[in-house]
Amino acid sequence: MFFVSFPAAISLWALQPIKFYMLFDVFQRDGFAVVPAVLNQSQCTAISTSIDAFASGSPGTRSLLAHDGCRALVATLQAHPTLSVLIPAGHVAVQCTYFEKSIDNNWLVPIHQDLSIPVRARVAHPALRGWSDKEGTLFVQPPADLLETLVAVRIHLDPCLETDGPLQLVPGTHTRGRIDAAEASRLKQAGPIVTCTVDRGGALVMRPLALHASSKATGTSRRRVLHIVFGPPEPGYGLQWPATQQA
Ligand SMILES: O=C(O)CCC(=O)C(=O)O
Repeated sequence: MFFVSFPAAISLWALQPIKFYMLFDVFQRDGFAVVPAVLNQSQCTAISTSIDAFASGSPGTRSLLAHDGCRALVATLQAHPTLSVLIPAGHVAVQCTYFEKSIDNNWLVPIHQDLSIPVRARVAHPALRGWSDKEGTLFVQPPADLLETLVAVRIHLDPCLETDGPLQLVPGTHTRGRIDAAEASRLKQAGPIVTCTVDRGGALVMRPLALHASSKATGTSRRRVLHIVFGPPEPGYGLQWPATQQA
């Protein structure tokens, strides 16, 4: 178990409602927003210690929702005063991926949208394509109308500076449906592209359809992130979320 609750944020919400609504507007407009101090230092340490026990040194794993600690974290995120404005009421957590990047465990990701969702079983529907199996979980690419409903929360367990391979996003691209590779590259070149540095315990909240990329780490720190995807309770198209989904 790696997590505890966050009651202090309630009073913050009561004091600063306008600020929270401005953040919602930014999220609607750009398709992403950085929310600082979602977790405190001791919460980050507890989660990091727990994750280090089973995932340290690997670049990432996609199947963390089955872990009790991850499920407790999801419940806390859903109750968080700012995040609960950005994650639609009733959405469920459908995937939790752990990313660990460092100079020794390094990668870059070219500009792309996240088009695949995890599902329980294969469904014969003409709108569904790109079936794949990753770490024993079935994935499919659904139409954009479903992808547009998803919200991903990336919790940073370490400070993520410019040198740590942060995510770079192209604002406003989450409303354009599926974007082909040539157009994605053109939009990245045209810019603007925003580099999202995040403090330890902060979160980058994003629409998976927002174009994003990341570069290799060049600094000396680790960049550990839990990337949790929330979706509507019923995905539609005859699909079901994996059994590990969490309300
Ligand atoms: O964490 C990263 O550097 C890249 C993650 C990413 O591109 C993704 O989640 O689609």
